[in-house]
Amino acid sequence: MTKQSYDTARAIFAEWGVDTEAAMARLAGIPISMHCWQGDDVVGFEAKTGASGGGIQATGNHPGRARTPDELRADLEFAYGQIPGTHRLNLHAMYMDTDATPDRDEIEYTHFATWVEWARDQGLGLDFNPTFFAHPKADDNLTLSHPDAGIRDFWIEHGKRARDIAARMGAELGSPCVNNIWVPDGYKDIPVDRMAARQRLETSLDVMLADAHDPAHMLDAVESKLFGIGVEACTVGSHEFYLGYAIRNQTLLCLDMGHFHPTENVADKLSAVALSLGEILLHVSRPMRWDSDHVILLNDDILAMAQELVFADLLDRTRIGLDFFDATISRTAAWVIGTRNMQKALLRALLMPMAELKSAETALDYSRRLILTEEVKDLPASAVWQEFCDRHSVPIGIDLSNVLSKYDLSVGSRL
Ligand code: RNT
Ligand code: ZN
Repeated sequence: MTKQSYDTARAIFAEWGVDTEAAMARLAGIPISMHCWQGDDVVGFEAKTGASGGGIQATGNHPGRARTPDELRADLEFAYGQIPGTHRLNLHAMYMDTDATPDRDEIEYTHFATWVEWARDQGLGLDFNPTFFAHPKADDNLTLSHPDAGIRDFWIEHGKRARDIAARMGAELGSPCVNNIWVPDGYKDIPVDRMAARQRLETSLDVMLADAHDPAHMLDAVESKLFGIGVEACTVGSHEFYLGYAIRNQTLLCLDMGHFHPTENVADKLSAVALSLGEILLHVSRPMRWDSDHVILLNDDILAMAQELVFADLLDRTRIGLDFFDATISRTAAWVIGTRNMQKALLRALLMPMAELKSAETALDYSRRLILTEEVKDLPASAVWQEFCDRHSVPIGIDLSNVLSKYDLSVGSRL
């Protein structure tokens, strides 16, 4: 893409009252929290092997899965190298990097210190997650809401330790670490005491979150879900449960795009929950018939989400995280494609003639609103994206495709 086409695009957007330079500058300041678990199919580095469990599942056997922290870091470095801007890494507790074999209720900062040193070198922020699945004590698909107090206490201890580790990560890196809590708790068939389960979950969360942490170092988030495989009848931590919990306890609420009924518009929820919440965490994902966590596309759902973030002025109080895991394709390509798609969607939103559109709506001129939204789709946003990639020295088009394929081939001999 030549310089000239960007200059033309810039002039065309200017006619619409849109400043492409301002849009690119804003986009450059939006970190995306890339999830480590796309790199190894949610297996982790604990002294165990096994499936993810808890109603989530990575399917496929494309070669190249990272098997060690070093391989995962090498893959991440490659992926970040193809993504414009400076971003974050979202780690799960199961990704500890240590020769020790701590159980979940024994994890400590030292088990993650190499990740922090690496993140510091790379200029990355870190986010964190306690891992409440893929463990014998989660085999009942009940953790913090388990009727057995011993099992609840085990998971409460895990959660407390995860918060301490996250706070230290945030302090070390000078950037608040979001510690996101998702538990798989639920029932395959219709429970008769939903209230008791929800009360147990609430009490466990209260105990787990009791210690105050400096928000400059760590921010708590809670993630709801509609259902998972094996927990079709009831999810204890439903949307209503966590919306209330987050408001009462002033935590972030995590909205995962795969965790609602397939016909619900998750973008529509942002402005609704933002009125009652301080900050929001997103898990941008792509459900297909269920919470299948496909790599995100530049599709209407993602564009709508990005547009809401921009139009509702929520960028400064929304942490954008990704959550997908496809094991049928190159793990690194999945990261690069998905993260760039999130950025492309944000750029398109930033390039919209927002004031013009809002004023048409306020004037009840829905014809004009529709004309504008449809005409805007023909504006040369791709020339601005290409310019953005060029300025950040990352490849596009065929060049990107070749770089991704070459790397994928280079890791193909991993067993
Ligand atoms: C599961 C949740 C959760 C996980 C990660 C691995 O349905 O979306 O966020 O995907 O914690
Ligand atoms: Zn999620």
